[in-house]
Amino acid sequence: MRLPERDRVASFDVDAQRTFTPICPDELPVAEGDTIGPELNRQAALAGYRLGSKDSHSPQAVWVTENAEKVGQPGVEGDNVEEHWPVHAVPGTEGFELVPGLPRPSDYDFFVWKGVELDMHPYGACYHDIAENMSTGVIEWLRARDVSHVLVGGLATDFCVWATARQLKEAGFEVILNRAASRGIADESIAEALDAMERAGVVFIDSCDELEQSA
Ligand code: VGL
Repeated sequence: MRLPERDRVASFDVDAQRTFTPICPDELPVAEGDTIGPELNRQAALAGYRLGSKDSHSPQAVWVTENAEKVGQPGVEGDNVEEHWPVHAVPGTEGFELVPGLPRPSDYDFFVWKGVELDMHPYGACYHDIAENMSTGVIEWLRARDVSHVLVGGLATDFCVWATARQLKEAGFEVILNRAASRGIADESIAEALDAMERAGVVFIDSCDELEQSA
């Protein structure tokens, strides 16, 4: 597919953190999650702007569970928490760090830290809350620069990547999910997320090999 000129294109590294890789087996490891750095860098090289996000969670968050049976299950009171999860993405720990090969957050053009409050656990990077009322500023930032297309990758395809792609699409951007730059937690939820993304009008590419740029 052909992209518009570079300054109308942004790339988004969604939660590309070690917590979602086999580097952190006790957190939320996603198979091969640690391998996506080079492809995220490739897509960023095609874009005028690079955005990123990180989950930034306290070990005291209300959704934390040590019970494996509760992981991914609903049951926490409150509008901003949908499911239970093990402790993950704690600032100051290795799991908080970006996957190998990525720049530092300070070297991105825009960066979001989300899920800082104990009772807030958003998935998409465009809103701090599940109800999607409290913007993180991503959408406004992209609109102010007249960006039309967003290349998306990161972790995990079936949760935060899917939610971010949907939010961007609903905000009116053309959204391209780069499959080589993303990995998901479980086959079934990946298939569901890909289906839902397709229905929402998100375009898939297998890798940057499928992209050409005009000008
Ligand atoms: C995520 C589960 C829990 C993700 C975050 O980034 O996809 N998944 N928290």
